[in-house]
Amino acid sequence: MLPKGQYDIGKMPRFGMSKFADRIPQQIDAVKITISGDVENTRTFDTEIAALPRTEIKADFHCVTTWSALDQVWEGVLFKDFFNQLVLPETKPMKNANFIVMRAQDGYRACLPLDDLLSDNVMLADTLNGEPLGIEHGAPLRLIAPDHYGYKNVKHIQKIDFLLDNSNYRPSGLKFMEHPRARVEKEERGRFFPGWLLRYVYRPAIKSTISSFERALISHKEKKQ
Ligand SMILES: Nc1nc2c(c(=O)[nH]1)N[C@H]1C(S)=C(S)[C@@H](COP(=O)(O)O)O[C@H]1N2
Ligand SMILES: [Mo]
Repeated sequence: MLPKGQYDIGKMPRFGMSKFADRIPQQIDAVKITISGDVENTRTFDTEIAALPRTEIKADFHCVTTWSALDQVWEGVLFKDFFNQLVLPETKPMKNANFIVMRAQDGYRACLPLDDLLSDNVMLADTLNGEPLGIEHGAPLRLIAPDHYGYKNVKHIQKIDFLLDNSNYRPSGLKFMEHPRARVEKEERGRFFPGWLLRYVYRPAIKSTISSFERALISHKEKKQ
């Protein structure tokens, strides 16, 4: 069953905040994630990530603007395996560095508490429905946190900061747009306004957002030829 306020859009579109539509990532083949912030050692991981145990999950994807794409199959590594096997031993985050900021190649960013990321269904994914991730859906690696709205599911991840506090963090959009947790079940679409109200704020923008993201990708592909 669909969560409150969501509708089934069918195929997953390329989507996001409009200002990121034409910021196409450059590094789409090789996975590279730098861990920094309040850690003992800053470190970049690449091939180590591919050596972690692989998992598959099937989950519905819910964008805060009210579209959902059902039964998407993602493959990759669990975030908690990445954390426990690489991040924890190699970078040694401070004990209370629980505020995690994920930063992407296009400048997009989102944050989640560490506990939310350590859940059994949160992963760093590199395939969608049996195909390697393309530019549309987050190449080379993206976060999948199905219990959280799409905007926490950062695509093209290049850096993850472990922070003791969030005082220097600036969200990608306006302040009201990023709820600290953004759980779909609780309809935590944003801050300051109730979730149900934001449905009506966001819904009218879906169509034009999808076309601006589509157009940006088409023109990128044309330029490359
Ligand atoms: N790097 C990056 N990640 C991002 C975004 C973005 O613009 N840039 N948009 C977010 C939003 S709002 C949504 S709904 C999903 C969309 O994922 P999709 O393009 O694979 O459908 O990506 C999220 N992650
Ligand atoms: Mo979204």
